[in-house]
Amino acid sequence: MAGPLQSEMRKKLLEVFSGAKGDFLSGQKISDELGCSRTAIWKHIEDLRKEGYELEAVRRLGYRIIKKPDKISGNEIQLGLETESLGRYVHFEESVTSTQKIAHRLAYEGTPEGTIVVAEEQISGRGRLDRVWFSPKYTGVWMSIILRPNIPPAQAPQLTLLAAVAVVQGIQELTGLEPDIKWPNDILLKGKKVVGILTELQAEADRINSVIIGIGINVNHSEDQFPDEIKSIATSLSIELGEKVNRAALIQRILAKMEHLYTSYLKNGFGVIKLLWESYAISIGQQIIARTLNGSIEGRAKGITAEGVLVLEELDGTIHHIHSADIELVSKG
Ligand code: BT5
Repeated sequence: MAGPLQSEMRKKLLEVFSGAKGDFLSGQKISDELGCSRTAIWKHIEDLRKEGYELEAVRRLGYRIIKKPDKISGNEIQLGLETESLGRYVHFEESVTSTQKIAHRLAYEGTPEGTIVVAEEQISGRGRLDRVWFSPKYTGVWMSIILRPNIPPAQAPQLTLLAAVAVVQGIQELTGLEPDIKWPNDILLKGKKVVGILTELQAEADRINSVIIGIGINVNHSEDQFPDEIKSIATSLSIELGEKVNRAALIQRILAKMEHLYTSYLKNGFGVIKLLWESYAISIGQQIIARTLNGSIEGRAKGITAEGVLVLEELDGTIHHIHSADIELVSKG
């Protein structure tokens, strides 16, 4: 594993290449910019090749990057990141049980707000109520974000909705696709699930220590990469778009949107987020069945409250406030 000095060097090297915009960089120029020997540069270049970068080396001209890997790494995420706090510290691993589990540990150990945990693969990725979240290698974004907002624990569900808005906006900006949100945490494309969000807390009775927002996005899966049990309900960005999507760029967009919304939320409250969320939500105004741990209720989704709670009206006018449920849209006609 690269030590902090090496990874700092690697980051600088990628920055220098990024500044060259595809042109050749001489070994001399690189070693001047980085302040290290040409032998050390050569070693870093070899490491980049091992990470999947394709580099062309031409005598007298130097090096240039021809192709970046279809992989994500801390460097890929941080290079060109426009945020001040979100993603400034990236904990990246190739394979993990669940990014949530690592994020919980880091949060407990006092990692700064904005720390993110990203992995190429999750062996036991999870959804709500310990359901399985299918997270195969090199295809998706499996990420947990650690926040430390000074809000009462009861308001934490608002952050799930905030995250959903950020993900929708990030996807829209990068791909032009227009996803819908299904309360509370599903993001759909043409009715199929493309993103799931899981928000967990470390809190005392009246104080949040940290909120851990897990975001799972199916990005470059082909149809046959989904297991049978979710084939008919799941999709990926590339299936809907017809081309692959750069996952590091997607993470960057989402973090930028999220930081913007989160700053506004801490300053001005949930109002703006609520309006944005409602503008992307499909379930509002529709006939739905809400399956809760205490049974099912059918009615019309009237909207969400200022706290992000779903308001459901039964046929006889009875109003229910739903804090947690799975929602099924009842098709009309
Ligand atoms: C969710 O739960 O949708 C939240 C998923 C959160 C995943 C992220 S990935 C990073 C972080 N680390 C983790 O371990 N988790 C978070 P829920 O609403 O309970 O939906 C779970 C259901 O979605 C499953 O029971 C399946 O039916 C379906 N499902 C599982 N994997 C899927 C996938 N990749 N795409 C679409 N649907 C899936």
